[in-house]
Amino acid sequence: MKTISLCLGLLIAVPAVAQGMASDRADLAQRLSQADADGDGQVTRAEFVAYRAGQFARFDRNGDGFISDDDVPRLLAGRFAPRLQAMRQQFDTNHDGRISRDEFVNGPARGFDLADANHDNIVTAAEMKALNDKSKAIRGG
Ligand SMILES: [Ca+2]
Ligand SMILES: [Ca+2]
Ligand SMILES: [Ca+2]
Repeated sequence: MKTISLCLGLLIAVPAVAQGMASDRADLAQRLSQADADGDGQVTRAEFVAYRAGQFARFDRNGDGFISDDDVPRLLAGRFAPRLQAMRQQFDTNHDGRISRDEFVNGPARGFDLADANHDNIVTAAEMKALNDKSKAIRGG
């Protein structure tokens, strides 16, 4: 019985997840191209890590070296709490409720890994394009 209800749950959840993934992927290709610091049209893992370090500084608004609830303006807490929670699940490896610079910069690079189809630690222009095309296909556009 458990398996059946799980399957049903998955079936219902899939369209929403697919749509979410499509926009995630489009964002991802865009974000990855931003990480191309030397402008050669491809993003190496080193470029990606450097880009992340820059992102960390943006998230860590109070500059205490951690991304935590304290960095979210109270007015926006409702909007950003789920996002922060998702980030914690991904990056807070020592589970102290905040994300340190190391945890963030060296954390799972799911986006990069997804884009780097041949796993050579370089996301080429072709790999980025493939990612974009895939997201369009999912959208049906
Ligand atoms: Ca580059
Ligand atoms: Ca932590
Ligand atoms: Ca590659």
